[in-house]
Amino acid sequence: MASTYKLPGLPDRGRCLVMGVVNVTPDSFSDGGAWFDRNKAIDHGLRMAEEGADIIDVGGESTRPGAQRVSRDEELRRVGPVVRELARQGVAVSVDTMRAEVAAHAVESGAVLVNDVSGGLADPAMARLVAKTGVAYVLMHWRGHSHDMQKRAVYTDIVREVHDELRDRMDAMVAEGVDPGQIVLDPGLGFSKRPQHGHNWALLAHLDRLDELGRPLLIAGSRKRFLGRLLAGADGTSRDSTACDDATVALTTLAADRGAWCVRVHDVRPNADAVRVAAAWRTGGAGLDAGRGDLIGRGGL
Ligand code: PMM
Repeated sequence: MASTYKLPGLPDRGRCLVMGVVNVTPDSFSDGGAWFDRNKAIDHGLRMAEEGADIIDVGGESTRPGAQRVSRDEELRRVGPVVRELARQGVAVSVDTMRAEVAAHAVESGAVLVNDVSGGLADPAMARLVAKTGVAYVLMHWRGHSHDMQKRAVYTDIVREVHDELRDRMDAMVAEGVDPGQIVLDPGLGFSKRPQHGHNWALLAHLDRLDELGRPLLIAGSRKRFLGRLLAGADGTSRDSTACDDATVALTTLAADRGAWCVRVHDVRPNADAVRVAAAWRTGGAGLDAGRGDLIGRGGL
């Protein structure tokens, strides 16, 4: 699998990129409420960039299983100032939104990536916005809104079905004018995927099938329930999400080794280390810039 792709506005560092998460929400699954305050969210984004994040993903709507939607105005109020300030300070910002209007506002404020967990299904205006702006776009596998998404986690062959549904969504976006070169694909770990059925692991074990779609892959397993389930205690109680950071680093290392384009994580520093180790191992150290762990000559935009 190829980990290096050139996407508009995004760096190519010759290794798996690291996306740090800022959830400007009171109730996200993994870091609920910690960065709801705007100034704290900005500081957190800047700190993650210093720790080695290549992209900072700013979201204002929780997608935890069972979550209800927030209004467009509230979402804009949450993410707008954080996106603007991080972009102003030179950070490559991604906006995690299903709404074309929020994405448009973020792109105008300097965001270089639209991360749409609905893969364009939640808002019919999204494809046109992505086509018009030419912005890079994460198209995630999605079967419905969080309030009832787990009911839709019914598969006979999950790898084939996720592959085919991603391909169909990509075709639909391209039919609306999106350039395939703008698109990043994401299997949507945890979204209509059941930890107890091994859905997430089946997808991770077959990333090569998704790679056949010919687009970069984003892997976002950080602190998710399937890790907590894997690491359940002797009494069967799942491990708490924030105690899954070591497992997340293991996931990052393997994803980077398998050629993932980017990993989306909450605890940046150890994951930034892991992608550098994976790149050094893969290349046998050839062409590595010892100062940053990036391939020489690939550092910029
Ligand atoms: N997961 C969450 C939020 N945004 N974006 C992408 N592209 N892929 C994901 O799997 C994804 C996402 C939910 O996780 P969080 O509440 O821990 O941020």
